[in-house]
Amino acid sequence: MTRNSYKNSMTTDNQNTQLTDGFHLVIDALKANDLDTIFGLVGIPITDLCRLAQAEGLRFIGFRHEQHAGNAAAIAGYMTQKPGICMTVSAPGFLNGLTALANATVNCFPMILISGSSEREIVDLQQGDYEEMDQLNAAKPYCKAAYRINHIEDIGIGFARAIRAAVSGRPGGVYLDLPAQLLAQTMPADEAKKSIFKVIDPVPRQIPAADAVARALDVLKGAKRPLILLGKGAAYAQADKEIRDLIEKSGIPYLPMSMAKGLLPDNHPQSASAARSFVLAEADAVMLVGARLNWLLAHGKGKTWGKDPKKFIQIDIQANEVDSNVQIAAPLIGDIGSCVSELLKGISAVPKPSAEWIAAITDKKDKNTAKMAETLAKEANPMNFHGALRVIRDVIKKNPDVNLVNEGANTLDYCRAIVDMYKPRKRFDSGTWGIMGIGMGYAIGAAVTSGLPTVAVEGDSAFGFSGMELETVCRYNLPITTVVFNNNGVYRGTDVNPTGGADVAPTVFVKDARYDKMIEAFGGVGYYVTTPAELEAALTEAIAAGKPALINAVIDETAGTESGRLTNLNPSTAAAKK
Ligand code: ADP
Ligand code: TZD
Repeated sequence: MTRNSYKNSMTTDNQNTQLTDGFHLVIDALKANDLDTIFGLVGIPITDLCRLAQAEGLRFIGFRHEQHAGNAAAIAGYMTQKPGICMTVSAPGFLNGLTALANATVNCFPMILISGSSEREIVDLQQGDYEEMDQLNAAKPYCKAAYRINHIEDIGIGFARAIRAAVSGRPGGVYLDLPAQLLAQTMPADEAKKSIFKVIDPVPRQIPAADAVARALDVLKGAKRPLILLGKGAAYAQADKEIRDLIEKSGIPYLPMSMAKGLLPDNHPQSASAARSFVLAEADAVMLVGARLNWLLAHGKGKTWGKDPKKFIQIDIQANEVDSNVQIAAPLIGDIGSCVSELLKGISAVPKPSAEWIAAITDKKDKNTAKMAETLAKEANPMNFHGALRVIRDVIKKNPDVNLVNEGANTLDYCRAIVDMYKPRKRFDSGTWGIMGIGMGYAIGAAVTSGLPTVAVEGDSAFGFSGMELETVCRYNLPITTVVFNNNGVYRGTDVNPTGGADVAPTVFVKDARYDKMIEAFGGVGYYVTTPAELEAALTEAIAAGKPALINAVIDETAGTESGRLTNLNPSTAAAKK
């Protein structure tokens, strides 16, 4: 039988054969692969598909904007190693989801953006269809792979390709285009059943070569001041025990990147976080585990990395990541679990780091920790970032299972530095792009995926990007507490319009906005707090209640600095400022 000839043959040859359709097969393909949750937003042509998903026992979480549905899917993918699923309508819905797909790809999170699309014949001739857009080609530059399924009998294979592309090798975002007509196509149910299957071994182990392992061990053997740098790839890999063993058996100090915090508890004695600048500058051999030498690590060169040349070992699944910025002495290509397991076999032959190196780090850590403790102990009035984060740190310590979402500028930088994490894959933040707008999407994705209390610590500007999803949080009665650090603007609230005109300065918001009232509109609990003690009480109560809550934490509007720690990335010129 030729492609897509089923429909005709069914009506002529055999009126009684049981038919199924594209709607059902899409859901069957998801179910066959244990993909049980869809984050999405309904409309033509996917409304019935979403209804059917729910009727068939999948969870459908409906959002107010597709970007946040996409972000929820992305973080679900990061937490589970299964592609998070986002479903949208065509053209604008697709484009709204595309930001999240691109962000997932940049961060190496596996997700599949599934969008309905309009009539191919009309789109391709640009004849002006409803929501006309060549979505497949629009998606291609921004994701790892993009596919369109044109024929009902290809749904099983199409999903298999999308799933495998999302999770194998370096994980990333996949676009899957489902033309409206595909959903309505029919075929015999018994034939259809055979076309749907569970992908076998979607995340195959990738074992590193023995000579590459030996080379990496040799670099460690020759090192006097070794350092291990854990990135979010290491957290993603779910090789928690192997990584902990490697660190503890080798005795090598380590630094977690922000989303790798908690892979080992932040109060682990070998954590060098409190001496970050010192160890980056002074180490002579650095082993990168699932971390790229991008802007977040000053591209592996310059002042951050000190005067003397370093030897890098890089563990990554993506071979062409190696040498991206500086020469890597020992590339170790494979999945992190396998690479670390192989290293462990030879680790006893690696001498322990010198007592001098450890003592120098301890000394630096003690000094920096004491300085930070002094800053945190100050009772500033009005409340500043440090006062607020001191109590958030304490509450998270008492509730180590809480998922922590974090975005903003100062809010991000200070929270990352002050709030310790104790368990892996609990911290979700602005990530590789330093993007604003992940807040509510990540919080919803994390809460739905884990069923655990989730706290989103948000700058007031950052919160604004996804604030309407508070309704989603309330609709699904999710255990999410959003803490808005309200300092009246982007970075801070004090800028003035130099012309004296009626418009406020570009960074300034409405003063004393009552974000707590927003959640009350949807039936959630709002708190208005102005002191650390009030914040601590509200956060403790909200986490224990496990219900939607928003804490409007009023922060000194003079406290923030421009762009947080990234002030130096703002372009400046030699010409005099106006
Ligand atoms: P961070 O921002 O925390 O420094 P990055 O996102 O820059 O981390 O780096 C993550 C790296 O981890 C990517 O280069 C990616 O290819 C790699 N990676 C992701 N998953 C795995 C895995 N299972 N095994 C090996 N490498 C992985
Ligand atoms: N738009 C997007 C999508 N991402 C961005 N990173 C920005 C704009 C620029 N930007 C930052 O880099 S941080 C930030 C913006 C708008 C907000 C900072 O203000 P905040 O946090 O209120 O969220 P703080 O703690 O007051 O600094």
